[in-house]
Amino acid sequence: MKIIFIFIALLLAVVVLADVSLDSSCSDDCDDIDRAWNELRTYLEITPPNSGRFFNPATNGWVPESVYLSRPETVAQSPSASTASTTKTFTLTGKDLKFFMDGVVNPDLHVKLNDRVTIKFSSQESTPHNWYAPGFTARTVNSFKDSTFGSIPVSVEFVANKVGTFEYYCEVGDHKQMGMKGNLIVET
Ligand SMILES: [Cu+2]
Repeated sequence: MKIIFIFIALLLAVVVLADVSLDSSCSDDCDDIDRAWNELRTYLEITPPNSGRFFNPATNGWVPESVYLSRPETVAQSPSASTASTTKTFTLTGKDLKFFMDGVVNPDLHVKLNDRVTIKFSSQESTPHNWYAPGFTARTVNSFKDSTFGSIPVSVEFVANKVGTFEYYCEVGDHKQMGMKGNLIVET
């Protein structure tokens, strides 16, 4: 008797699950999915860098902190970001193996010594790109454009605590060699 009960319960479970997965109108489920995507967008846009995890579209899941510890999005340097004099924010996009800012290709980014620098970056195509300045070990994670939720914004913050001209480039593939690079110029 028990066996029959369990069998019926299992059968019901299968029917219910099949119904859910086959339900193409999915009004409630779609709301949940939309909400999740909106939360993801909000997370990516407003969460400070180096918050510990990163959404990996390739696996459709969150990459744990340990994976990205070797790829810091925030670079701790002295003076600390809180004592930095000025904040400079640059918004760049990536496309066709180039960086763009206000229509300028691979722009020079000018800052003053000890400015706190925020780089906001997004790829405008499905090809992933990132922004990396080895002189400050400052890098964003990869951004790419997805047909469902558009260009994923990424960012990095650091303090420009050295004077000089420092290269920045995209670390993906041979994009740097193909010309996806520019200069960050730190002046006194
Ligand atoms: Cu690239």
